[in-house]
Amino acid sequence: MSVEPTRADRFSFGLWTVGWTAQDPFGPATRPALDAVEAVHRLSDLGAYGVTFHDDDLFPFGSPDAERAGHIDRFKAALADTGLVVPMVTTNLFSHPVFKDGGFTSNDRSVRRFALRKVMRNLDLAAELGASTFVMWGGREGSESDAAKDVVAALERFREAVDTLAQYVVDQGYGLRFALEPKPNEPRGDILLPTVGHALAFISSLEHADMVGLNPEVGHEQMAGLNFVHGIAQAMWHQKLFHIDLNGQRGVKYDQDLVFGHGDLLNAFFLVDLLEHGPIGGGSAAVSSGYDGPRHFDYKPLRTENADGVWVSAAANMRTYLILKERAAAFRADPEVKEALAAARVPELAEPTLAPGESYADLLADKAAFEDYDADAAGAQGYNVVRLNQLAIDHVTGAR
Ligand code: ASC
Ligand code: MN
Ligand code: MN
Ligand code: MN
Repeated sequence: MSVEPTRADRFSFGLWTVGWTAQDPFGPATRPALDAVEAVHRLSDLGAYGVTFHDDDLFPFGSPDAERAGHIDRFKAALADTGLVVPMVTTNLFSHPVFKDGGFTSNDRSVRRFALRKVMRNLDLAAELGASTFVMWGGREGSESDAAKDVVAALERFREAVDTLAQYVVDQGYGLRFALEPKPNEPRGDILLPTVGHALAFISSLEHADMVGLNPEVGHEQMAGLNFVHGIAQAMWHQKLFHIDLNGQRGVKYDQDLVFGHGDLLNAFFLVDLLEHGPIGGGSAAVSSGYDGPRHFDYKPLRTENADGVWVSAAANMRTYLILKERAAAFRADPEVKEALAAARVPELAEPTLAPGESYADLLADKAAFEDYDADAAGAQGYNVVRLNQLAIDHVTGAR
């Protein structure tokens, strides 16, 4: 298997990733601005198939219509030149000071109305560019003080916003679905819909719940100390994995946005395995196959890197993914792994606990299940997990 990216791998990047000039709270930019047209050409040359953007990445906030149109036209020409597509678009409701208390959930109603209008305008552009997914990351939807935000009212307003935007998409006949992106904190002290689980519960309350899924980001779950593979598996089980943001994070700290695999490598390996091959034990019928959407990188080139280093880091994301994909295929094909999976009883979990047609009354009548069950013997058995995990490490490190 080749680790040279091709269009068929469906790798995509946000303009804001390779275009990050590396200003942080402690210092100014260390790199010059990157033109969107150059970004499109460089990404295409590296083997990506898609590019994504926030409205403000493509044309400065508040651009007059003619200037906005000029930026869009140049971008479209670059897409036509390279054949790159725009699978996803998103809207910036977090940079301008108007959004400092939130977009959809600002305490100021006029800000909320402005935020909806800004998104609607960008939904039009997303549809025009042929995107199928519209991501909403609510970076400023949150608070630092529990006195200053009525969280119940904020969730009502969040729901009102998503319902209104979904209705707009339906009425316009756009082929767009929404993907909410959870994050626990940063830039707000606490952000609403902080994890995959919170967002899934929120989606179930929506009027157009079928049109709304998730865009989980590796580092955002890991910032909360959570297992990203578990979060993705649950999103898949709910059929809500509409999009994904791949990057790296080393533990519970600020949002590092490292290159994919440059954080928790073993979790990245099992993530690629899940995306490419589906659940390891076979899963349930509802989630028998993997994920077929874009492999989207939302990372930040390190502040230490210069312009050349940006492209080295972009290539590194794709290379890491393809190496892990190759390693995961080898892991799955290894007869010893198959044997170790069986010894760990992993496939057995896909078997329903009740037999076909069996009722709880039948279970109550089954003495072998309880009265005659040897719990001590079952409690004494080993599940052979370490051997299996070591086989994974052997494959990840190339020792097998
Ligand atoms: C997004 C997205 C994020 C944020 C962040 C902005 O659209 O997916 O995680 O914006 O990258 O810097
Ligand atoms: Mn991030
Ligand atoms: Mn993201
Ligand atoms: Mn991000």
